[in-house]
Order: sequence, then C-alpha cells, then structure tokens
Amino acid sequence: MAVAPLRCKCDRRGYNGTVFEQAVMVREHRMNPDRIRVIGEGAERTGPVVCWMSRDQRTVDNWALLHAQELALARQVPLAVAFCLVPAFLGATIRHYGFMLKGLREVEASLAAKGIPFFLFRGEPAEEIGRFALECGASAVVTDFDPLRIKRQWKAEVVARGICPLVEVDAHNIVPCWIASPKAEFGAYTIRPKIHRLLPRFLEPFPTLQPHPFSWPSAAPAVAWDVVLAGLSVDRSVPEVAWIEPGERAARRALDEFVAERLAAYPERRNDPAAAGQSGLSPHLHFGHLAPQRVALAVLAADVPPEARDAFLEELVVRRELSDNFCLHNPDYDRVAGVPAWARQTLDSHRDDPRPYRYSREALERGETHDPLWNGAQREMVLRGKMHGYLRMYWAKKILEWTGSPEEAMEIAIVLNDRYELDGRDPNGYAGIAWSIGGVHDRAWGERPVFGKVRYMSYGGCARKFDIEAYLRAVDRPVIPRSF
Ligand code: FAD
Ligand code: FO1
Repeated sequence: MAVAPLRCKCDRRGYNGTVFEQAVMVREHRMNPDRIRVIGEGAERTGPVVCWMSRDQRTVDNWALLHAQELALARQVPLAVAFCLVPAFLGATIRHYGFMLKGLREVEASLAAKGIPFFLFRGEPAEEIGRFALECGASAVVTDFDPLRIKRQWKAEVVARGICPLVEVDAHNIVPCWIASPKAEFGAYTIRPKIHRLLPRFLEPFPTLQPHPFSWPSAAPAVAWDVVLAGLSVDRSVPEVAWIEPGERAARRALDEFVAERLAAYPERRNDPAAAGQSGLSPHLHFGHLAPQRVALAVLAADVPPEARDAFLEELVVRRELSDNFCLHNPDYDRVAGVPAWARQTLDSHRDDPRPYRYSREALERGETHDPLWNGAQREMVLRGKMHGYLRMYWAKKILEWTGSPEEAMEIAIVLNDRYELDGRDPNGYAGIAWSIGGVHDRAWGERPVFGKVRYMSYGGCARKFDIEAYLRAVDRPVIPRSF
C-alpha cells in the first residue's frame, strides 16, 4: 500500500515537498538537546568523559558519541569509548558475535585515528562500566538508547552505583523515542503523524566527529580480536554468514548500492521474496553500523520516484520507530500478555480449537512441516541468517497455527528468530512477532479457528502474491553475495 506523502503544512513559500524533504531543509548543525536525557545523577567531577557504546556500534553519524565529545570538548577533558562484551546475549550465537566483533574491530581503528581510545571489557556491564568510570574518575558516562528490558536493567544498575551522571542519547531513532510519543501507540497510523510532524526538528545532517585534542592518560590495550572471538563461550553451531560484510564502511557501501540500484523498484519488489527487492540493511541497522538517519538522508537525496522514497521511509522510519515505541512502553513486548485486549480475548476464545497440524520446536527448527513454503522460509533463515520480510509474517503466523497455544507460539518464534536471524534480538523482531501472533499494531479481521480475529495468512494468498517455486529455487541456490 503506497503511503500518501504528507504535504507539509509549514509555510515554506511554495515549497511543496513531502514532509521528509521538508525536514531536510532545516539546516541546524548543532546537536538537538531533545536527543539527550540524564538518566542518573552522580558525584560532580572534572574527569574525562566515557562513551559507553552498545546499540549504535559506529564512529560516524553517532549522536551518543557526538554528544560525549561535545561534553569532553566543553570540559577540555579526554574522551574514551567503552564496550562491554556480554557472552550469550539473549541467545546470540557465533553468527552474531562474529559479525559484531568484526564491526567493533573497525570501530577501534576508526576511533584511534581520532585520538579516542577504545576499551573492550568482558562481563557484567554495570560491574565493568561502573569500575571503569570510577577508576578514570569520569565526569560523565554517555550511552546510547535502547528500549530492551535487559539494556534498561544494565543502566539501572550503573545508575545505582551513583558514580557519575549517566546520560542517554537516542542515536538509533530519527525522532528520539521519548519525544515521538509518551505512550504505546496503537499502530503506524497513530505514530506516523506524530513522527512526520517532528521530522523538521530531527531529520538533520550529522556533524563530524572531530580528532580529540585532549589525550587519554594511558593508551588503551590493543584488543586481540581473534583471541577474543576464539575464547568466547558461545554457541558455535549456527555458522557465520558470508553474503554480508560487517562494519560501518561495508554498511555504507551496502546503502549506496541499494539506493543506486534497487530503491526505485522498492514498492513493486519489496514484497516479492523471489526478487532482491529489500535493502538488506537490517543487520547493519541492528548492530548500529549504519544510522537510520543516514539512510533516510541518502534516500531523500536519491533521484527516484517519490513513491519509492516514501514507501521505503515508511518502513525505515515509521515502522522501525514504532517498534522502539512498542518495546519502550510495553513491558510485555515479548509475551502474550503484551498483546491488545481484543487479541488476547479472541485468542483465548479459540485456545481449545483443534490444531489439524502440530509441530514441536525441533520439527519447526528443522523445517520439517507439511508446508514447503514455510520450510523454505525456515531454511532461508537458518542458512542465510535473513528471512525475507514478507515471509516473516507468514512464518510466525503458521507457528501460531501449528503449536499448542499463543504462548508456546510466541516463545518458539522469538527463540528461532533470535537464534538464526542476523538482525535478531531487536525491537523490530519483538514487534513483528507480536504483530503476527498477537495482532499488535493491527486490527481485528474475520474470525476463524485458532486465530480468532487475528489476521490470517495462507499459502494460497502467498501463491497469488509471488512465485513460490522461484523463491524456493533461490533459497536452495548456493549462497551468493546478494542483499534481499
Ligand atoms: P527493508 O524492507 O529494506 O526495510 C528497511 C528497514 O526498514 C529495515 O532494515 C527495518 O529497519 C525497517 N523495517 C522494514 N520492515 C519493518 C517492519 N515490518 N517492522 C519494523 N521495521 C521494519 N526486523 C529486524 O530488524 N530484526 C528482527 O529480528 C525482525 N524479526 C521480524 C519477525 C517477524 C515475525 C516480522 C513480521 C518482522 C520482523 N522484522 C525484524 C521486521 C522486518 O521483517 C525486517 O526489519 C526486514 O525484513 C529487514 O530486511 P531489510 O532491511 O532488507 O528490509
Ligand atoms: N550489546 C552490548 O552492549 N554488549 C554485547 O556483548 C552485545 C552482544 C550482542 C550479541 C548479539 C546481538 O544481536 C546484540 C548484542 N548486543 C550487545 C546488543 C545490540 O548491540 C543491540 O543493542 C540490541 O540487541 C538491540 O536493541
């Protein structure tokens, strides 16, 4: 469904661009203070500033790092970046750590070129970051925003130590999550106008990270990245993938390729799993190698039809920032308890419906069901680490249909999604699974067995939408470096 571009109502002397173009005309180059919030107080000190990097693992276009430097320059103190490596993060495997650590290796080198040391710690973040801040007498710790429960727990534990102020910066969303809306939004249709209205204030060019003039007292120990990766106690049964190169430089190349080659056809091809119609950017966005704001600026500058630009920005900005809104404001974002009352009620009333097909998690994981399309989507996720977006909806909905309860379905969908998807453990995933199984951000549809009024998707519906055989052939072809 093409999203009608909102005509910006601002009086811009006849400028009639869409609200996205309108926003870029705002040429403020200083950092917008609304991206920043102090989430923990602590002893006032005059020491260095520590940037605790976690979600946004990049040196370019990183509002958290830019603010940390802003503070350090104003105080004329050194600046360092710290990353705390946590083993078995939400079920992550070597597929994820391999990708992430290669990206961090590039971050360490890029920071060194700016005179900013990179410290890698391993263990519990509150312990490691707390100790580091204490030892270096930090005057502030600046960290990136992340709505996930585990991240908020980490930050609460750091704050509880009261070492120094903890400052949080939304480096992931164009419109800071807490500014976009103070509450859980019903759906894209309610958050879209709020985001569109705020874009002129936030969809702005990025300043550049400067070489830092105040040197850290001692050099950070060079990280032996290969040793770190080899020594990681992590599940190594899910192999790394070869079709995508990690790191912020590769991410930028992937963005440039998509904008130049495939953005124009996005509206027609994005929902065709047999076509390379999607951007392929989600792993880079998930690990923060690429700023969504940079993607939006590049898309807006592209010479493509407005409907291609707006269709893509609807997903990248509205849908993605709706997911952060969902995880920030819904404490049960990964549980059936978090779905809307209408959906809980309808799923409950169909709880005892017979399930003509029933599969265990193991059978589903092996892609051994009666449905060749579903099995193919599962294989794509296991082999490539990235299932096509259209099929993720079908995939999760079938898990609801073929397991014993909505709770079992949600648990299996999250476990498999986060075990195999390179972009897993992401607010987009929790929101996508809650949409598919629990009608979150969706409306009620015609009532049917098991689903009740939760939207249903069928094999026949997919067959009418795209060439299933072509998709299955593509899935089983040897892995070729293509994004989709
Ligand atoms: P493109 O179509 O090129 O979109 C570009 C970007 O827009 C994406 O990278 C993403 O940031 C955003 N976007 C696109 N579609 C959505 C959407 N439906 N919701 C939120 N943001 C969106 N996305 C993840 O990042 N991680 C996940 O673990 C994940 N799991 C999902 C599970 C289910 C059941 C569903 C229905 C969706 C899931 N999604 C997830 C959302 C979406 O499918 C992926 O973001 C998208 O397929 C990523 O591929 P792409 O970057 O090539 O997409
Ligand atoms: N963030 C960290 O701060 N430390 C980690 O060790 C870490 C591991 C990790 C592994 C897989 C993965 O998908 C994400 C991981 N993250 C880690 C978090 C990630 O950077 C994102 O912040 C969230 O997953 C998305 O919000």
